[in-house]
Amino acid sequence: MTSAIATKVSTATQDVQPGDTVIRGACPHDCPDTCALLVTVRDGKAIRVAGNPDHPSTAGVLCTKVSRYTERTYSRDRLLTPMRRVGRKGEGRFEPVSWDVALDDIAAKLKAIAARDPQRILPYSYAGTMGWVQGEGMGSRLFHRLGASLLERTICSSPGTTGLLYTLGGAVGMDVEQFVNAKLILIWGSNPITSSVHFWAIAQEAKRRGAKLIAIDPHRTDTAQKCHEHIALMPGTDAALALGLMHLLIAEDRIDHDYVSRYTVGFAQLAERAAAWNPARTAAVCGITEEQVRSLARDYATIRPAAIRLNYGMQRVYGAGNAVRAVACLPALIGAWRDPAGGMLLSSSHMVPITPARHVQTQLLGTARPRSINMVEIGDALLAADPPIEAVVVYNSNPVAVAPESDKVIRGFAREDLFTVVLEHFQTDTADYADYLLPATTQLEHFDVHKAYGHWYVLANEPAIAPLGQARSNSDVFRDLARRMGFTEPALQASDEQIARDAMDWDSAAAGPDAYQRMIRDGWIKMAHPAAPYAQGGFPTPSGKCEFYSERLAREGQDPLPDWLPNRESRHANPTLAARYPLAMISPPARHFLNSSFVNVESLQATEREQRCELHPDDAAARGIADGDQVRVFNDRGSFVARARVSDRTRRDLVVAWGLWWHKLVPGARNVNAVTGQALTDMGRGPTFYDCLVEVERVG
Ligand SMILES: Nc1nc2c(c(=O)[nH]1)N[C@H]1C(S)=C(S)[C@@H](COP(=O)(O)OP(=O)(O)OC[C@H]3O[C@@H](n4cnc5c(=O)[nH]c(N)nc54)[C@H](O)[C@@H]3O)O[C@H]1N2
Ligand SMILES: Nc1nc2c(c(=O)[nH]1)N[C@H]1C(S)=C(S)[C@@H](COP(=O)(O)OP(=O)(O)OC[C@H]3O[C@@H](n4cnc5c(=O)[nH]c(N)nc54)[C@H](O)[C@@H]3O)O[C@H]1N2
Ligand code: SF4
Ligand SMILES: [Mo]
Repeated sequence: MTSAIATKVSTATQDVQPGDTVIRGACPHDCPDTCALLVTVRDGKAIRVAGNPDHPSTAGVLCTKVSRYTERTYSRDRLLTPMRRVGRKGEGRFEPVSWDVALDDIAAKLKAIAARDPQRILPYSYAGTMGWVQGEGMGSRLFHRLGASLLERTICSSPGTTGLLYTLGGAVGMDVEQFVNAKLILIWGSNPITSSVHFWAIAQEAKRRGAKLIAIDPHRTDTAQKCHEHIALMPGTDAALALGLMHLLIAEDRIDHDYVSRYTVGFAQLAERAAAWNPARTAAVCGITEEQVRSLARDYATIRPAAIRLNYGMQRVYGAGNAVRAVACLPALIGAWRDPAGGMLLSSSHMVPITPARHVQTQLLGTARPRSINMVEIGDALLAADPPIEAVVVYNSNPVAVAPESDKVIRGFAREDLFTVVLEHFQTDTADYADYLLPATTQLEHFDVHKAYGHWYVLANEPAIAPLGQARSNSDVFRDLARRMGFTEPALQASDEQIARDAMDWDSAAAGPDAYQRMIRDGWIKMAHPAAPYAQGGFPTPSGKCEFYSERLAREGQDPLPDWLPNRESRHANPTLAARYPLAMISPPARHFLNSSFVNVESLQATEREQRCELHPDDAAARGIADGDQVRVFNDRGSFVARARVSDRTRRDLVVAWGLWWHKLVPGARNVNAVTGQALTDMGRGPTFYDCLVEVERVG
């Protein structure tokens, strides 16, 4: 790689002294980069966590957050003993108890509820760790055996994944390492300087080699500032922009007719749909100029190879699935897939031959068909599900901070008749509501195996140090609970290695010979796909083609073609609401936090300083708000307090408020989710965090 990166590597390896050991790991966090780590251990203590210089996409560099992983691991706030609640719910007062007391009592309480109706038990987990072992491996097995309510794990990627499923056949796409040779890169609904720094390094290298970079984002992010062009469309208008591009590509006959006729389905119908999207209408809906639409279409039609890096920013609105579907049609129209450096990438999850049913052992359900609870709707579910939820077991997630409509989530968790168990590193907002708070190991303390969703590697994580205090890994706790509940199925006592082996098809062609052994020996393996996997079609759809027209959607009674569905909360769909709450709010990640993780790491908290929001100077002036004022952001669901920044980096009619602080760490004890809603997306039943109208006023 470049010399700047090489310098960082040599300083990273410099402080290793004789007697130190260096252990290979993998970053556990919900981030497309899934970095390969090198953990230096001296006298049983991890003294540094660095990026592995030998791993191609990590290239020896970590983000600021995970460079602080030892600070987080050895934080004096780490939970180190099991604890039982002594105060009221939410007060966060606990007394230490032994593991035996805690687990025996939890097992007895869950068994008693299950004897009445196991669906009254709900696991709640997401991506605190993305590992196959400490993620869903053993937890899901236990809850399946119990017949507990199933959790729809939809809070992040399901709308986009579903949009891709109907179009390309799954979460498939380009090899991220190929972007370096692209000559046009659209960075669409993504802020990689914050959320995927290794992709940004690749895009920078492509730029040095002559690529044109265009950001498509309502906010002029750090990334957008460094691109050649920035198109600041209104949130939730991406499908309109994609249809507008199709309109021009078709009208000006910039189509790769050979690719379209061989490898796509439904061009004639798509052309008819796109005909309605002339530049004037597109520009009006997106809140941009006609010239921006024309110029983007011109670039996309003429610059080769053309690559699109989508991320999740564009799919947190009602029309999310359709938006991703519309964008996913573009590369096939111009035959961009022919080139290894052309096509698109949202998530590459399905480039790894995963075997989910074996991983979580769905057969443990037996004949039980429990109800599903959508994790986005946890607020309503805790307050109104019928039959009621009587117990929640939370691991790898902080729902009180991350789920929408906080007031309801908090009221739900505050129910005195709810039995709550939380497995955690720290006393988060959710932990404050626990009846039992159990100390979990961090990535330095347990074994795991990770696939990525932004590259084609599967990585091993070896434990570097012994568990701190009495911390135990998730898999270990769930195995122990299963024993105490009297379950004898071998799948509930599977070793960590066995869980990892169950998670993918290690004997597949994509994995290659002796895949598991090579992964353990070398630290990672790369999936063996052709560099341009869809140059000759071969999409994992029913037709094997890119499906502009989806027969499956038609059969399900849905629109078989992609369309623009306006935000539920917008002047298009709800003018009455827009009159009361005229500003659209988006709440993307803060650079130094990872969702609500790292918020309590002092150095990172100090860098982010305080909960902030940003308005356009005109919108601020109309409300008498000056830069630096304390403001209240509110709607009918609730409100939060933030420090206002006034800047034209935020377009008119928009508020940007960065997440995700812990409620208890900000003035007014409410983060951005105080105002977000529980409504679901068009596809994939996902969240609509960025489909949210608000008003802003000065405080005091
Ligand atoms: N530092 C850091 N990194 C992270 C995370 C974190 O919290 N902090 N979170 C991780 C996780 S869980 C995820 S899912 C990924 C998220 O990764 P990304 O989806 O890349 O998230 P962001 O960096 O917020 O970029 C989203 C961008 O989309 C823009 N946006 C908002 N609404 C729209 C819209 O309607 N259309 C378009 N075109 N753009 C829109 C926002 O302004 C923002 O700049 O990042 C991961 N990486
Ligand atoms: N308003 C708004 N809300 C959002 C978003 C947004 O953009 N705007 N983004 C959404 C997105 S993309 C996502 S992915 C979700 C993320 O939601 P979550 O997956 O809940 O992510 P985190 O907030 O990082 O919480 C993860 C928790 O798991 C814990 N943890 C980590 N490793 C382990 C382990 O090994 N064992 C145990 N027991 N615990 C562990 C961490 O300490 C942390 O508290 O939030 C969503 N919420
Ligand atoms: S959070 Fe992302 S960029 Fe940071 S170390 Fe982990 S995988 Fe790498
Ligand atoms: Mo996410």
